[in-house]
Amino acid sequence: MAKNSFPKGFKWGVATASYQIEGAWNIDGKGPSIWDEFCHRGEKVWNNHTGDVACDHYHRYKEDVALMRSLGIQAYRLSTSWPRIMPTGFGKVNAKGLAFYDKLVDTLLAAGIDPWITLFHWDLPLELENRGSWRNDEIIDQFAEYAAVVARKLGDRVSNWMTFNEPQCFIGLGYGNGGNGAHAPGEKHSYRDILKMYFNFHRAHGKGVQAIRANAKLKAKIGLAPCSGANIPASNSKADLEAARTATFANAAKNAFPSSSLILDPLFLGKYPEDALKLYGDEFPKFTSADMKLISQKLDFIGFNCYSGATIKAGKDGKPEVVPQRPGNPRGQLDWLSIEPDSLYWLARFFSERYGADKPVVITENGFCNLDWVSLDGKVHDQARIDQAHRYLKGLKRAASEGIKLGAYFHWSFMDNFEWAEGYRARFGMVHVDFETLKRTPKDSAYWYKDVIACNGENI
Ligand code: GCO
Repeated sequence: MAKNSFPKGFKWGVATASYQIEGAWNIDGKGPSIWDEFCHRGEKVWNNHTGDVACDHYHRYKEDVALMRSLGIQAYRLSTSWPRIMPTGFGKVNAKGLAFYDKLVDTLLAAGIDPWITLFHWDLPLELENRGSWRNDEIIDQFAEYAAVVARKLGDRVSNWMTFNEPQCFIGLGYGNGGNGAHAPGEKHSYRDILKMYFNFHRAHGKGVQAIRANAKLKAKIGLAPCSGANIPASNSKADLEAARTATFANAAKNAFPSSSLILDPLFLGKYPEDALKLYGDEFPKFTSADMKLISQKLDFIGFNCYSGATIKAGKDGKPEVVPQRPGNPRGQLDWLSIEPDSLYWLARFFSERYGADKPVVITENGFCNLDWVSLDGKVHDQARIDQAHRYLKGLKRAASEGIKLGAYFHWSFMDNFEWAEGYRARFGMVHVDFETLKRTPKDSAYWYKDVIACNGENI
């Protein structure tokens, strides 16, 4: 490998999720999800937007895949909708729902695009919610049943799998928050409940991994897509570096949106972090060594979604302290998205060190939301997105040059879509979508990305 290059075989992709793009919320036998119910409840989502139609990808997938192909996209991270495939979450399989993903995968492969499938990107079947969702142990087998159905159908052509997207969000924002601006189902539970839900997510993940391996014909490569902000050392000093590492993995205070170690240590290292067990005491669910064995199925890559970060310095006694952002720091349309270009470098480095330098790091999401519109010349000039991606990819390239193993980068998102509680107001796509006509217009960033892909990032 040439020094300072992305590795040969590195995959350049884009990502989406079922509820955010598909629409077709109640046709061809699909069951309702918690997001259908949450949006229809009203007042929960910005301007009462819903995913009923979204980008109508369900009907326009051929056009969308053709567009991806014309942009040189090599890999596409999509999610399958559990209630489209199993309307109540278990038992009956909806053949028409499964057929949609079957055709989608064939269309992608015919276009030379590698499908990467996420089994759960938040659209939980409503029936499972009514049965207690992640608080009910039955969900473990139900998720494994669903994973088996999908792997049996698509596993002869799909080799890259992610069990879950951002557990911190669907549990923390869905059940630990309540109120507007939260995620479906918009509830607020005790820490005891929340920890139980993480424990059941962990076990569902483990059984899901087993189900994929047992049912896929191709050799399955499996991971997941947790989210994390990066902690970026304020200087080159050893103390700041240690403080940033600590900030990434420490469980210092109770939080429904916990640190990466509580999410990932059980999966990759087979144990819960000591500081979390101490912090929560008897609120923590009882677990056995058999549970830990199930939870820590071998994984093939280290995935993460990362958009932003904080600068950390060593404070008193080396304790991590957040350095306030400089005034006027560049940011996206949503407040949480401040531009911190070194984020991918530091998170890749800290995760790779902790979870196995032998496993490739996969950026399952990174991207930017902007106020993009179609200009008078008919084009979409999203210079800010190009600059964001360019800067972040420089950080990723640095990781490659230091020998950190890298597998793929997925830009979030292929096209503008339903941004959860923010509705359609936040545009994350490299392709602009007019939500009245559903017309797609590739933005300048899409053409820029095409050039990046064509030279495997040599222009970064
Ligand atoms: C998430 C999800 C995506 C979002 C994206 C922008 O991270 O919340 O994986 O569905 O749309 O991250 O917020």
